[in-house]
Amino acid sequence: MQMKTISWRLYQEVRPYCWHLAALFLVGLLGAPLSLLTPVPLKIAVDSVIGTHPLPRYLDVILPAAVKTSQGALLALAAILVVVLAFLNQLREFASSVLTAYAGEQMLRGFRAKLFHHVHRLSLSYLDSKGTADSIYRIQYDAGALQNIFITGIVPAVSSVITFVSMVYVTARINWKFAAVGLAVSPLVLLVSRHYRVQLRSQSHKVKNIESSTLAVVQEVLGSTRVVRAFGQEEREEGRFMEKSNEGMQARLQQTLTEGGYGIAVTLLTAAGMASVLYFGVGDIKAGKLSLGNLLLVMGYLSQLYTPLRTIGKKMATMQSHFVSAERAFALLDAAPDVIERANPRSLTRAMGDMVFRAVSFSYENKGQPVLQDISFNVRSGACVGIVGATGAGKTTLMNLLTRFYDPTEGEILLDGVDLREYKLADLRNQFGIVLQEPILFSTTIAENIAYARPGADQNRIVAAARLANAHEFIIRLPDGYDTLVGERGMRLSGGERQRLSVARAFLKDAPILILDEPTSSIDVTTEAALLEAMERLVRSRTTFIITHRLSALKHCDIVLRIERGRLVAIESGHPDDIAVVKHRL
Ligand code: DGT
Ligand code: MG
Repeated sequence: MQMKTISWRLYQEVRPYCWHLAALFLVGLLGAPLSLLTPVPLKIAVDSVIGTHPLPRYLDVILPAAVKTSQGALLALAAILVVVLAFLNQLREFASSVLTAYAGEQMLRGFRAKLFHHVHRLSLSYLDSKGTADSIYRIQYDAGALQNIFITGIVPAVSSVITFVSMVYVTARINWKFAAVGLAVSPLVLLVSRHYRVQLRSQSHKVKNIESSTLAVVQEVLGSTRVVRAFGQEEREEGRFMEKSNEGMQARLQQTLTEGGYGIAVTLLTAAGMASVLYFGVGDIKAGKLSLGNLLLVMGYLSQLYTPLRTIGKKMATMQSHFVSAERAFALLDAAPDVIERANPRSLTRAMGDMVFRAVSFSYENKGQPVLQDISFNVRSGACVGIVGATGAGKTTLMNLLTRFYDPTEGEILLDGVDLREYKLADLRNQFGIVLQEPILFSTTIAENIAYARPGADQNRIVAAARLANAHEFIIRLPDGYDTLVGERGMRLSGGERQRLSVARAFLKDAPILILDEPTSSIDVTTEAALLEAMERLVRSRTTFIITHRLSALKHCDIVLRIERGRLVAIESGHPDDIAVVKHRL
């Protein structure tokens, strides 16, 4: 991404917070006069109380005569000033840190929320190919870039520029020649920082990529602890983790070295500026063109002048890493969802449930191996459709197209005579009650898991759904009943229990179309029979797709689609006793 584009987009992101930044900036500016005033009480004490010098002109004007003439009053004034200035300084710092925290947290929250919102719209293929850990890293860590760039970067840098300009002005008033010598160094500093910037950026890119892939290892291993332990592969996984960590360490060390090199270059340049002023200054003193006091003053100012320059330089180095983060966050925002909603989508309250597949083909990867080829069939509203076929045939994929997790590569799918792509996405997905092949639960109570699609559903409906799914009996035997916590991803339940809860969840949704992807694969035959029996009533009133390997489940189906290697090879009668092909062989 071009630096210009990143800057423009950062500006767009930060615009809502411009008042926060302005306040922060003002508080920052107050620091300069306060630190200029800090030595003033000491000066009054030394020059005007102990010594006999007149007061500085600005104090002479504002103080009443009674204070000016009494040494005791002046000393008291100096003492009070020490306390007041210290208090004001601390107050400013307090205001600044509160504002920094407040504005920073607001920005972070806003930007994170935006990224998180976008992730929900991203295509599943993006998440499949990039891995979830990468997105986690971008949302959790890279999102901080906005705050870092503006609050710890640009605001202080702008303050530094202002300090720099005023220092140049003060120096030039004392001796313009030395101001020019001092300034001559600045373009060189900028040139050096340009050179390092490119290097620092590519290193930051590398560091971030390694860090997010380290996170991916941790996430994957923690998510599959059981497999790792069962196969005794802890050491290998540790090795994999250490390898990534080492790579990360090396990349970060490299980055530190580059930053250090940059610091040395900037310091050498500014020191050269000071040295030349010293060199020519002494010559001028000898020639009687300059007083010693003035040379000391200019040297003092020059060192102060270079402080903001160094600050800006240093900021530029750390800024590169933040810019890379910003770029990564923007890249996530730019990842286009490939399931896109039309500009003026149709809304849909409750579908009838007529489904038509017309010459549908699909492959997961762009121009990749086709997973489904030329699939056509009709399902009338209320029918129960069984889907059978060998593992890997494409049954789950077929259902993924129905809910628009993916769009067909060719052909179209109609719901109630209208292409799925015409509907509002949220409305369309609201038409399906789904039991996924791998039941997924959230780490909350059983009741909340069942009511996932209908938060706030009343207890009676939850219990009714659980009864239908044949889950009620095992739930009430648990110590906390419906309030039992299921653990992360439902790990405290058995496979069959998880499956029945996800069936109950689909039933509670009360959607016109049900998709059940092997809903009974982890359930024993008796429990399955009871479940199927209960389901029959429910299934009658809605279009149902049921993927299963069990003949007992197919008995309830009106038609059975047989898929082989991505092709629809037969539409059969649902009753396996007479596997007559009721329609045409394809
Ligand atoms: P099952 O559940 O084992 O009985 O098999 P099916 O029929 O549900 O198979 P399905 O649709 O999950 O997979 C069909 C093919 O597509 C198989 O060769 C694997 C491939 N495939 C499935 N999911 C993905 C995916 O997310 N990305 C890619 N690239 N390929 C996938
Ligand atoms: Mg499957």
